[in-house]
Amino acid sequence: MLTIFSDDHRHQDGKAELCDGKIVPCFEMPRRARMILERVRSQKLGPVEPPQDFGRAPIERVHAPALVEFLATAWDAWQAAGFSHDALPYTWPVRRLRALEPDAIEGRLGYWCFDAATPITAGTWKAAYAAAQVALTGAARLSAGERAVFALCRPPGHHAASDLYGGYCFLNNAAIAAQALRDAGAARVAVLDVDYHHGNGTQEIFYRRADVLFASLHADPRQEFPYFLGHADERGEGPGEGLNLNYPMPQGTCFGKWMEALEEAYRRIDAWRPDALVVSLGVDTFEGDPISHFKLASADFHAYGSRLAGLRLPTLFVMEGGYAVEAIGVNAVNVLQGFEA
Ligand code: SP5
Ligand code: ZN
Repeated sequence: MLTIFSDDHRHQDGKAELCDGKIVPCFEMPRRARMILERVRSQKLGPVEPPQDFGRAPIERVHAPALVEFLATAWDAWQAAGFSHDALPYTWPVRRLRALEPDAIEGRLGYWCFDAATPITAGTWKAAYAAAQVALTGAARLSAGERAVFALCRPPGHHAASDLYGGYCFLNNAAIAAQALRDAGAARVAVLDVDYHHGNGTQEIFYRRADVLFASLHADPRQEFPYFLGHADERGEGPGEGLNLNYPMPQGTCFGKWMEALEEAYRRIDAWRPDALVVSLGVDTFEGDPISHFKLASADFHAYGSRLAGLRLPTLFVMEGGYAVEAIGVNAVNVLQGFEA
């Protein structure tokens, strides 16, 4: 399988996030991508190629230009305000406050970002932009006839909505790629999100759309981040009604139960007859993940990867979460090798 990778991911190297009331080192770190790339190479998965540059236009097909501009300039504004450490918000326009963008960068962070765990640093824009180009290059290669491509994106993307970032995500790489596949001629694109966390950003972007189906297997938002989206009764709206499929599961879920949900999502995707599949590939469902609570073993990733090949669709794998850094390469590449087996 072809892998697309940009070394520019290393420019997103945040120091700290707010977690359970404490400032802790970022779980989402450059070493994650290095470990995956190392495994791609040692397993001889296939060629590794750099991204092409498609510019900002395909990003703005799914994101508000004002969010994109904020991400591109936030660090400069933060510096101009006299700060040199990571930029995190600490207050938000939640209910009964007014969602009007203020002038001060400290407030603008809360306007655009929904958590206190997604630091903007000097290199954030460079890294997030590169990750989007990695996804776009993967989509282009798929449109050109490739059977499957691995977009080794970092930072991840599925929590980023049209006009909000958060959850370690700035630009929604999978959504940008799905839209690019549509724009290159695929009439229907399915996005299957297997990250431990609900893909709230991808859901929001395609919620009212008849041309993109979104299916997500994740920890129940009653118990887990992102807490405020991902329930089973969110089924899409208007032209998108019935094309948003959420499979929330309790903490502690084992592979057997998880696979039952995957089979259900598989049947729905198969019956819808899409032209292409985008897999938001988070491997934080691993039993050893430090911030997650599903119980998949490394071999299980190979098993479900192999099942996904049964859909017989051109498939773009887009890397999302996974924080057990020592195992992240094995788990991610197991899915890809299972797919090719
Ligand atoms: C892309 C992705 O996987 N983003 C995940 C963002 C999760 N951020 C919140 C993590 C909160 C962890 N709290 C539990 C820590 C263990 N006590
Ligand atoms: Zn996740």
